[in-house]
Amino acid sequence: MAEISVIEHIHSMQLKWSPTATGQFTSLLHDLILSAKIISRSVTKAGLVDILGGTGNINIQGEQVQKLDDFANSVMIYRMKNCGVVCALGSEEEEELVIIDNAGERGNYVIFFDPLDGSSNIEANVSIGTIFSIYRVDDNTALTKENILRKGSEQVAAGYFLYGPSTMLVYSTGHGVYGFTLDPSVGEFLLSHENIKIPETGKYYSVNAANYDKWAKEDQRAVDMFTHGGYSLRYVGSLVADFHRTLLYGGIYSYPADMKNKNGKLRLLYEANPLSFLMEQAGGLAVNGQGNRILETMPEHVHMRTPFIFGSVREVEKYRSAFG
Ligand code: AHM
Ligand code: MG
Repeated sequence: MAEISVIEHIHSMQLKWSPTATGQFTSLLHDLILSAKIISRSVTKAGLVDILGGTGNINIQGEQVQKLDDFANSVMIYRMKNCGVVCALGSEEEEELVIIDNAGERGNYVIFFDPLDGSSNIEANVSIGTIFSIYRVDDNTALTKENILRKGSEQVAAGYFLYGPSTMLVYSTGHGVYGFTLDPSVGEFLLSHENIKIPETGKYYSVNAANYDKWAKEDQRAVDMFTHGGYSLRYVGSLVADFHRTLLYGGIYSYPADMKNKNGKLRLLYEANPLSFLMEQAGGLAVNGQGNRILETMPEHVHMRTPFIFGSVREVEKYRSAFG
């Protein structure tokens, strides 16, 4: 069987869908992949080299150890700043948007990322990941907040790297969802999941049930339908892992608003938008607490949060029916 590397795949998609492309996008993906390989290397060694500790620890190279999420953030920022094609970035770990001007040369891409999603699980060796969302801006667009913060429907690509039993990349450029698995023996991501489609229905539902008493009546009613409807509960507490399972097996995930997190907990730009883009591309649905498309939300600020419900068409419609 011919093995297709991710860069080969990106090239063939570009030839098919954007034959006049300049190569900037491929270059961006290349640097993203390199960042993820570096992060993956550290995640894999986490228990061995004491990278789990806070700053002040010394690793086996005799260097100061950063916490893994700080490390992932600095790897991503360094590579995105230096790849030459990104003009602005937003990170879950950074207070403000970062505008990048490489000696007057301006790239055409804006990227938002969650450098290490699910980081509360690191010490337990549970799957975690890096989520990214990419937009294009033309040369003449001023890099103001208003021009940079756009609806998720305008993303040109989105995806995630999953650091689990194997390291995977799942991405879409708006022409289907493709999954690649890192083969450590050749150091490449190879195509393993072609044109992923979420099953129309699935038997799992995924919620933090401990928040039940803090949810609105509508969300309680919706979740009751699954609890008492023959479904099984699965909840990792690492969004990227919960998303990946839902994408492959079907079913539903919900993180609604609650009394503590009045606008939900998950972030629109780093988590909900890129995952909604993938979910819709895979034939599923992704909606907010009103049952409206996440991808139609106009971001109010860079760290905006949103209730987030996604999954198979049948289960999301069922959830929505509880909204009346
Ligand atoms: P983070 O780890 O990037 O801060 O993301 C937040 C995490 C998600 O990965 C996960 O789905 C969610 O928080 C779990 O929240 P809770 O512990 O409230 O169930
Ligand atoms: Mg996160």
